[in-house]
Amino acid sequence: MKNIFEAPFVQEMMRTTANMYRLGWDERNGGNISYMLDEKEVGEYLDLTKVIRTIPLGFQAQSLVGKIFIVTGTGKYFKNVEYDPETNLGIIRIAKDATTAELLWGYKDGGKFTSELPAHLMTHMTRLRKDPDHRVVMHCHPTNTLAMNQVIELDDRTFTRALWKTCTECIVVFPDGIGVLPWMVCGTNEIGEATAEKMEDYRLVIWGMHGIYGSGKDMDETFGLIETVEKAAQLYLLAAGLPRVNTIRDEELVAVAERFEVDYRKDFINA
Ligand code: 2HA
Ligand code: ZN
Repeated sequence: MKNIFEAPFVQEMMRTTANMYRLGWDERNGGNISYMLDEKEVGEYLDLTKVIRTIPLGFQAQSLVGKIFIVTGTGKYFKNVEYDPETNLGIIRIAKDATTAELLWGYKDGGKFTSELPAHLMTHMTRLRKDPDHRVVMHCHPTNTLAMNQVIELDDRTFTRALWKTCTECIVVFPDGIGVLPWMVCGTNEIGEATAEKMEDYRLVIWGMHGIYGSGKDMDETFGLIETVEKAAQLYLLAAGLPRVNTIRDEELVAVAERFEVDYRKDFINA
């Protein structure tokens, strides 16, 4: 067996959580990541017949039966993951009953997965239907994106357009736009279902006055989506309240989207 601490997927979780912590997106126990792994690859590091313990999911994850995920732990701090991955992360497999997680590694102190697992797994189910290469769901509390929540209508079209117009690359990076949920109680199946429903149309979803969800085919893509939104939100806030002289016009949004051949939300463009 190879050393699990050297596994690329464990290393990637360590690097990413540390990076996000230092960007100020994951104060205290804020944020969570889940990453669907390849069974064959995990099998090089762990005996897949050995289940440490089982943990109830609290919902049905039928289409994910047998799938393996590395997931940040509940109550755990992103800043600590790189120093003690085996306590702060866990590797789980969705059991045959679709309502139980089998712990294969981690949560060494008796802990369990993030309280936001419903939103993560429901998002994985939705995104995998849209894109078989989908792998990563990431949640965090980026500062400028959250500040922007306080000064703009919480609506998909309004929020997307405001971001698109801050800098030229936005419509190229997230041509599908950004979904926005109203304020809701977090950690519930209800917010999980609402998130997954938005993920039918978007790879990015704002939780009003709470944070953001990103999904993608790998850690870089998912991180890059959130990073681009956060940069755009910072630009939006830096210019907010100042006299407006320039903006990116709608025909310019269309021109850049067409130049990069991205499938953008046509209904988010003003005719
Ligand atoms: O896990 O961010 O939404 C901590 C959170 C809850
Ligand atoms: Zn959160």
